[in-house]
Amino acid sequence: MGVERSLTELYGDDPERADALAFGRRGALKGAALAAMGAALGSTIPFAARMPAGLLPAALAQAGEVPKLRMDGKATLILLGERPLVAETPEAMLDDDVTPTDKFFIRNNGAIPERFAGDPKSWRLRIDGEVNTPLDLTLGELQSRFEAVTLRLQMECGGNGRAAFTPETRGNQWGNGAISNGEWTGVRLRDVVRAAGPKDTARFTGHFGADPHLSGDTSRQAISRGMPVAKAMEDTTVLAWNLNGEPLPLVHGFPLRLITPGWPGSLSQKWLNRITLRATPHDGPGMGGTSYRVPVRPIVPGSTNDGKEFVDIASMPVRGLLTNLAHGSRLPAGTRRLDLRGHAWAGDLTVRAVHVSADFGASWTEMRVAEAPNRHAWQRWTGSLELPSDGYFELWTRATDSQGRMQPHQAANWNPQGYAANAMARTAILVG
Ligand SMILES: Nc1nc2c(c(=O)[nH]1)N[C@H]1C(S)=C(S)[C@@H](COP(=O)(O)O)O[C@H]1N2
Ligand SMILES: [Mo]
Repeated sequence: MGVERSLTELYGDDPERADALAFGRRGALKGAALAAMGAALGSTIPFAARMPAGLLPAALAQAGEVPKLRMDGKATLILLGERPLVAETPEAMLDDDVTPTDKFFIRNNGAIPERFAGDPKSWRLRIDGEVNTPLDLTLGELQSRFEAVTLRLQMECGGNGRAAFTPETRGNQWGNGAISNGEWTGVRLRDVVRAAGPKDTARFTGHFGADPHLSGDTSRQAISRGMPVAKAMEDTTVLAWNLNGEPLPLVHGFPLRLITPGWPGSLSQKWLNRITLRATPHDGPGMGGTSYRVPVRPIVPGSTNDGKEFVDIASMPVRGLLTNLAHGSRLPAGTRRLDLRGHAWAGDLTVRAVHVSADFGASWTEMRVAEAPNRHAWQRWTGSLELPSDGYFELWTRATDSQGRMQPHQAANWNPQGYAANAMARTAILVG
């Protein structure tokens, strides 16, 4: 019991030392260390011989209480920050094909604005900059002048998966749950930009929202990002007023937001009131330097960098999640077959394959991957896996995109603000 507690605690406090203790210098988990690890996990580890040296068991990686969100209209998400309000969806809450509104993750950079008191149809959106006819449209005009579309679209924070970076980076320590796949109703940004008559010089967008900066300084934007006009003109980039058939909740951008699926969530401006077209990349908060930018050539993890040679993140990398078994689940003794399912997505690309391993990556079983109902919706995967015995297992889920890129074992391409980490998901389970 003493050994059990100390190893568990040590993994919480100092995972590197715990690994050194458990695995020793040779890196093999044997004898007393294996027994101690098993005791810490509360089970034997049938595939211990295949455990990579120095591997921190997923079951021990998360030590301590996880703070919970308590908010009307929202499920008990994982609370990552109160000011600004940030909350993550546990992976096992992402099992629905269409993410229910209460299970949507929340990411704010500033304060949540007061709810627009007027008739939502009188909310105004300006389209200006490099256009021949600047537009000042009410939401009602948007709804009556342009064709409405309803699409399932994945929206993922640029920092999703950040907690997997070593060394730890700045920013919210997201697991893999800063992702949603809602059913959005709105109009295509493309149609509205065309109505404004873009000039040849209109090459980039800049987005503005009504949320106050945390400092209270009304001249500052909480976040204001932009993208190349080609992404703005895609037919899945929408100005949305409904989520899952209802007006947007305040926290998700009521009454109007942009949805830019497949690219960092920060391009999906909430409380949207202005889009400007520009000849040069936008320069609002969240642009330039190391913000939403990643190295072209890998840099030394933990080093400082001004980001001058980084590039803006465009399409997000491939990721898959197992959603029908929660991390830490205990299954009845004798369970030998697992029916598994989850979702996978790959930014602007599609997902070609999903594999699951129960033996620390020594062997992989291919799952079935369904097609998306529309472009930029996530894809459902299903399959099953056999287990040899009771014990502690980790189910590793690994997706591969349509260009053959596969999720790495460890978060790759370390960058100072911790973007685009897509290490494969690890779900710890105990059988018996
Ligand atoms: N106006 C405004 N829009 C915003 C943000 C914000 O802070 N203010 N956060 C962005 C980021 S970083 C993300 S990941 C998504 C999150 O959207 P959600 O809170 O509806 O899940 O909104 C984006 N749009
Ligand atoms: Mo984000």
